[in-house]
Amino acid sequence: MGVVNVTPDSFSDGGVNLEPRAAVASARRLRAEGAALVDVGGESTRPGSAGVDADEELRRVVPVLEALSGEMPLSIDTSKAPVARAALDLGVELVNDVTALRGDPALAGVVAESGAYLCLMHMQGEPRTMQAEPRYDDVVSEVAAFLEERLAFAVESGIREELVCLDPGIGFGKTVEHNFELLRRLDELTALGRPVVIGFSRKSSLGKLLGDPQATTGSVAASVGAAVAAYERGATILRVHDVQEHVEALAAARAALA
Ligand code: HH2
Repeated sequence: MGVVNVTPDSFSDGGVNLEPRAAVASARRLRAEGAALVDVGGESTRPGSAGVDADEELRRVVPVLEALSGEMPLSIDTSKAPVARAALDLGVELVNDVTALRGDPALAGVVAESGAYLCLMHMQGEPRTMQAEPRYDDVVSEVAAFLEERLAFAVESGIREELVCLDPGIGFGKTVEHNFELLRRLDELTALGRPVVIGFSRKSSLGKLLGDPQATTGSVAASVGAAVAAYERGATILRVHDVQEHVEALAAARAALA
């Protein structure tokens, strides 16, 4: 899954794709580099971000989705029902909700009605404050229990279980140690029986791991390392900004592991 953030303030590519033409070109490049799916987002969820309203999010993503509609498989990174509805009307196949259907009570109905795929992600707290002091007794069992509960909620809301994938939410209310513990014990998440999504790409935990306690991003090489480890432990969808590097590394990992 390639990432295109149509935002001025995303943590690693903020401003790069704010102009629709630039965002469309980025999506086409990621697709050509081997992305199976391109995730388009109009709101940053980086630590400390305040969020935007639905009108602004629509203004950012609709021109991009209109241009790409029918050209490649797309997902929409949103928690808002009106944004999801507009995206689905334009042929988007997957709704990627970082709030796991807790943000907008109307979103579950929109997804159920459309028959689209859905990604449910774990987050402790909310973007404005989530990195203040994340705490867990056991991060992996708490994330697994949360995802299991949100999956049950989605199914109760009329979304078919086979359309749902699950994501532990790397960096969303988690320390460096929490994020790597989730990768080390990924089997406890794949045991939930749904495809697991991992988005470690460029995240600050990678920069911190490599010795910069103030890092706000991580390198491409460290991102690829984390993605290959996640793949080996059973992740099926890797959400990444640098598609070509990941595709090449994963091709080699797959050949070696097959
Ligand atoms: N990470 C980000 C945004 N959406 N969705 C899923 N399912 N998993 C993730 O790990 C995930 C996500 C944050 O990354 P990015 O979109 O690059 O930054 P920003 O939120 O600042 O736009």
